[in-house]
Amino acid sequence: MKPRIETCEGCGAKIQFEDPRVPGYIPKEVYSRRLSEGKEILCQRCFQIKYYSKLKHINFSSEIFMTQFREVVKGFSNILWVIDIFDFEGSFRREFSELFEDKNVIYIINKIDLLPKAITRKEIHDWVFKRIRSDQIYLVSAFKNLGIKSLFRRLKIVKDKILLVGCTNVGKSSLINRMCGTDITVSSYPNTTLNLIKAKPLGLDLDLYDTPGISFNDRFIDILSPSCQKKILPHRELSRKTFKAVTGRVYLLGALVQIRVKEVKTDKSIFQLFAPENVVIHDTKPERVKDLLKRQAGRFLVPPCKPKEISFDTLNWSKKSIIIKEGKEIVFPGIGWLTMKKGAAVFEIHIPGKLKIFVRDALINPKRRSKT
Ligand SMILES: Nc1nc2c(ncn2[C@@H]2O[C@H](COP(=O)(O)OP(=O)(O)OP(=O)(O)O)[C@@H](O)[C@H]2O)c(=O)[nH]1
Ligand SMILES: [Mg+2]
Repeated sequence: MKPRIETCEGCGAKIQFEDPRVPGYIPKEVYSRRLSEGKEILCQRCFQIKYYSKLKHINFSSEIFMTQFREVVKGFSNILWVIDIFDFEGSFRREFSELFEDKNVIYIINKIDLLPKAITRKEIHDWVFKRIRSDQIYLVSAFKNLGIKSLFRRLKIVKDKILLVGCTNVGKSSLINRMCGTDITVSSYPNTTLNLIKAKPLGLDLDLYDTPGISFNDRFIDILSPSCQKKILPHRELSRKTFKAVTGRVYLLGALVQIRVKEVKTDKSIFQLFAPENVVIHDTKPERVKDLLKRQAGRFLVPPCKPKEISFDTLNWSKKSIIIKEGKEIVFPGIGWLTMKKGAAVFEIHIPGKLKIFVRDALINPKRRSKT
């Protein structure tokens, strides 16, 4: 028999027996039975995610997380900030930096397994360091158990409790499970964790607290349904396609990004598109785009994942021309990026209006590698 458990061991929600639509619901008889059998206590939602990979809809407001989060942060002086290397701009947020100004912040760059094997840790570190000027940057993969040992070495000298924070789906709970041997619910759906969960890293005398992920609603994935977000979240090394820039040609990332080559600046201009395995990269002629999007959005062209998942007419499409030179890239946060490998070109980018794109130094840059 387990002692009484007040919160779901998977997501941290307060256990309740009344309302299946509210976080923490578990039928009373199931709760009592599992307690007496000494089994883990999971709310119905976590149970379905964990054993059936299905998301049960419940009512909660993610805005509340941010309000509660501000309060929780005040009680901690040590922060482990988890950032997703695949979605750096979407997960390294100014909103967080401002909150952590007076804290000891350790930066965890997670999911490095998604990058091509040829890129070295030093290269990734140098790239990140240009953006986060800190001597506390740790590159890890919670998935592949990379970089965890050196993180442990750093945490050994922390004597106080630590709050683990970050956007939704960056891998906070996966990291805690890896470090603490816990079984917190992990999933590719956003907002899996719903409350603070305390855990102890193996062999260390301190408490680590998992938190619900924060979402700022300006990433490409934020306009997709939770099941589509789950589908396009990368789990394997990013796929990459190489193209010779040809004026007039159009390249699509699913049905959400249209990239039109407006002008090729040098004789041989080559670019690459990087995206998760389930995001479709497709090139076509300009006259075919309209018809393709109409017939194939949510079918062949993923994301979205279903034809009627998004109402395309209400997306308020914006058009932007950008010149990209060798060694630079355009990032579509959470969906992929375009790297100029050779030469330069002007691209006209069509995206849903409320979403942001960024131009940055290329993360995966063969030229940089050959110099070192
Ligand atoms: N490729 C890869 N995937 C990872 C890694 N860490 C976590 N994931 C995946 O990312 C997804 C989200 O992981 P979680 O640990 O639930 O993320 P979270 O930050 O706790 O998410 P919320 O609780 O929703 O805020 C899952 O599909 C994980 O398998 C990693 O190192 N590499
Ligand atoms: Mg979580």
